[in-house]
Amino acid sequence: MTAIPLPNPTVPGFHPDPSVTRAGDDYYLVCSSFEYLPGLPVFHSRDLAHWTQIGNALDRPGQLALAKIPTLGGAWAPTIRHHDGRFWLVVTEAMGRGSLLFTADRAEGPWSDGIVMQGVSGIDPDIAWDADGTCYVTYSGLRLDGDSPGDHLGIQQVRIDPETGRALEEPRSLWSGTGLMFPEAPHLYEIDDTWYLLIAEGGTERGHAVSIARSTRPDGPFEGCPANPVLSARSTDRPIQNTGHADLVRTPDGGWAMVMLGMRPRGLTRAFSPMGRETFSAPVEWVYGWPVIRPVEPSPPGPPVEHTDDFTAPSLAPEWLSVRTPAADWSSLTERPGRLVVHADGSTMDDPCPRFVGRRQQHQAAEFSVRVDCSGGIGGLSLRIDELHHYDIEVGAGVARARARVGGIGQNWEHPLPTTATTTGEVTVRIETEPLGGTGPDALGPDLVRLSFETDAGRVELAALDGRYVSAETAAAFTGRVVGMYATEGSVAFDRFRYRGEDPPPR
Ligand code: 6LW
Repeated sequence: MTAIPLPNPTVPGFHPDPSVTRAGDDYYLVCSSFEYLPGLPVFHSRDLAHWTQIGNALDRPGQLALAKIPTLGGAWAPTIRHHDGRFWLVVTEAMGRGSLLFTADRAEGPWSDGIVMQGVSGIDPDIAWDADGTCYVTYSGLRLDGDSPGDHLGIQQVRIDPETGRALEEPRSLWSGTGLMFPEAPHLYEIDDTWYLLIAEGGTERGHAVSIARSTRPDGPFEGCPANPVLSARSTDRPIQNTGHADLVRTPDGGWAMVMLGMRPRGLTRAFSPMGRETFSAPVEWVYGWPVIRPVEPSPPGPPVEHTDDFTAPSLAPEWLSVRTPAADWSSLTERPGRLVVHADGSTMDDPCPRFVGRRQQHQAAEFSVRVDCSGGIGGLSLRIDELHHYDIEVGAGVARARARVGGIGQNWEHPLPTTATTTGEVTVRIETEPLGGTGPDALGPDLVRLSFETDAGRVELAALDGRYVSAETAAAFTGRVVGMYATEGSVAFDRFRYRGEDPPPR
C-alpha cells in the first residue's frame, strides 16, 4: 500500500469519472467534461497528491461535436493509457457520435483529431493490451440511442484495431458485477499475470460502488471478489458520498492507489452537492490477490486558495470553459489588452450556447469577482449548473440586475447604477457562496449564494439565494457549478477576475 498522503478532494470541483495513467515517473489524469469546451482536462503529477492542469485533450474544433448536444450529453468518462510510447484516450461523445479514440505523443498534446470506434456501441470505454499486442476495448453496454435507448447489455468487450478503432469481432459479455444497477466504468489490468476487471455499479448517485473480478485471461471468465463491492459510501454518514467510477495505478513508492469520483453533499440532510462529482483518491493494499481500499475520508481543510486573471496572456488559461462553442469564436484578449472582451449575440444564460467563459467552483466557500466595463453592452457573472439552473449578476444600460433561473422559473432584482458607473462603465460584480452549517430549518440548503455589485458609491447586495437550486442533485446534472463572465448585449470588457476559495471543516 502506498505511504503517500493522498489529499481529498484530490482534484476539487466538478471533475468526475477520473482516469489515471503512469508514464515513467509522471502521472496524467483526465476527467469528463460534458458540454464544455475545451474538453477533457488533463492533469499532471509526480506524486499522485499534487495535480496541475496542463491543458485539455480536446481543444480544437472538430475533436468534439457539441453544438447540438443536449444537456447531460457530451464528453463522458474518458480512459487515458500510456502504451508503446504513445498516449491513448478513449471517450464517449454521449448523445453524439459515440465512442471515440484519440492518440498523442505527449499528454500535453496536441492530440489527434479522433476516430469513431466502429462496433463499440456503449459508454465508458477502456483500452488495454495483452503481451501479444492485442488491443481490447471493454465498455458499459448502456444504449443511449438506437431502437431501445436505456437498455443495458452489461459489461461488453471487443478486440479492436487500435490504428483504425474498428472492432475486429462481435462484442462479448463479461462479468457485470454483483447485480447492482448500471454496471459501468470498466477498466482492465494485467497485474502479476492475473487479469483484473474493475467496474462501477449501483448508479452514480448515493448507491455508487466499485467492484472487481479476476481471470487468467483478458476476455474472462472472471471470478468476482468475495468482498465486493470493495468500495462504497452507500448508507453511511461519511462526508464523502457517491464514491465510485474508479481507476487503479501503481504509486511512486511501489504501492497502489485508486482515483474515483465522489461528492461532498451539505445541508441539513446532506442532500445537495454544489460542486457535483469531484476527484478523490485512496491507497490500495492487496490481500490474497484482491484490492482492499479504506473508506475515502476528507483531508483537513487547507488554507484559502486564490486565483487572479488580468487577461494579459495571449490565450485563456486551460481552466477556462465555454459552453458548446469555443470562446475564441466570440471573445478576444487582444482588442483591449488586459481585458477579455465578450461579443454578445443576444443569447442569455437561459440558452444552450451562451457567450460565457467560466471556471469550476472548487471550494465550498468561494468568492468570484470581476470588473466589468458595461459601457458597450450588458454582461456580468453567472453561477451555472446548466441553462435551467443558474444565478446571475449583470450590469449595463444604467441598471444592475440579479437573475435567478430554476427549472425555467425566473426572478429578477434590479437597482439603478450610479451615473458615474454608467459613464465610466466600470462596475465590479461579485458572487459569493456561504456554506450553511446550522441545524435549523434555514440550513436545509448547502449554502447561500450572494449576488452583489460595487461602484465608487459602495457595494450593494441584490440577492442572497438558496444554493440547493443550483446543486447537482436538484438539477439532475452530471456536472457541477461553473462560474464565469457572460455578455447578452453588445460587447462587454472584463478584467481583474478574482477567485478566493476555502473549505470549512467537513460536517
Ligand atoms: C459516465 C458513467 C456514469 O459515463 O455517468 O452514472 C456518466 N455513471 O460512468 C457520466 O458521468
